[in-house]
Amino acid sequence: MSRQVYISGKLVPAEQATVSVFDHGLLYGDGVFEGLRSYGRKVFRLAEHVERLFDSARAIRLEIPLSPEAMAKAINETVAANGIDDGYIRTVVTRGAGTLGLDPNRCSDPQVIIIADSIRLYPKEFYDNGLELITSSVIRNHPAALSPRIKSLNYLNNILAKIEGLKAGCVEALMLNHKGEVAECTGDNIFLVKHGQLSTPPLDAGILEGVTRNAVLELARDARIPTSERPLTKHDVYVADECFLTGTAAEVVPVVKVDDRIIGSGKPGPITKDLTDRFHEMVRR
Ligand code: PXG
Repeated sequence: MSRQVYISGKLVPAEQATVSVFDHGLLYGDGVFEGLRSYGRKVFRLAEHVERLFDSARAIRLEIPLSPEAMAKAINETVAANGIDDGYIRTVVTRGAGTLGLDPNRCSDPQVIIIADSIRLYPKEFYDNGLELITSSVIRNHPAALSPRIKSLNYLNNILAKIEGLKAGCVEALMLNHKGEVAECTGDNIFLVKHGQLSTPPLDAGILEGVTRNAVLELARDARIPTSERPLTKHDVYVADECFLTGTAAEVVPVVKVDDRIIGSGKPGPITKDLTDRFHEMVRR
């Protein structure tokens, strides 16, 4: 069965799912997206992802030509049409085809695209033994330039940070904000554990409000682990007892080394393991 992609209001074979070379999503990165997961055919936190997509669109003054309910339904239908059990879903909304000029008013027809695919997970070893990170020289977007809360089609600073990480042999890289505080990684949020307390940067540190981040904060509160959203520095990372990342693709993944410094015991810690188990249980609920 060929893959079915949702575009222009219907499911079509992937080869027929094409966009114009004049689409401002391509020409200028003018658009927004979401990455979602399905577990056993059920999309995890669908309403939250749809809300973030609509918030991102609103923030760039892009009107999505579907209601949030219709978007959620289209996502579910795309997952079902592709027979995906545990999968990865990408929704993209572009400004649509326009002219060779910035003016978004010349774009007539925003494109809504939904792709459901199988998921390529990190190797098991990363979960068992933990990841190594470097701090990237590329900072997160300045909030006054483009709010990092918007999941826009322009991910260039994150891509540059990712390249820096990969060159150093790290699959993720830590990004600081314009104040030099810890923000997040290129596609994952960051958490630290110190003296049994869980902390993660606040939204105004210039981060994406991760759906997985919110789920893990809820799980920690359920587990009566004290949590705080507060500004963190590289120093806090280096002296943490535990560190882990959260993201739709990565789920919860331990970090054991940052900038060649061993974090905590150098092995995934007990709170990280506990929250990982709780997360696995939550997604199948
Ligand atoms: N921060 C950033 C900058 C992200 O893009 C997250 C945090 C985690 O958020 P969620 O809602 O997923 O818990 C993201 C999202 C990929 C990929 O292919 C991952 C993301 C975005 C785009 C691509 O790994 N992560």
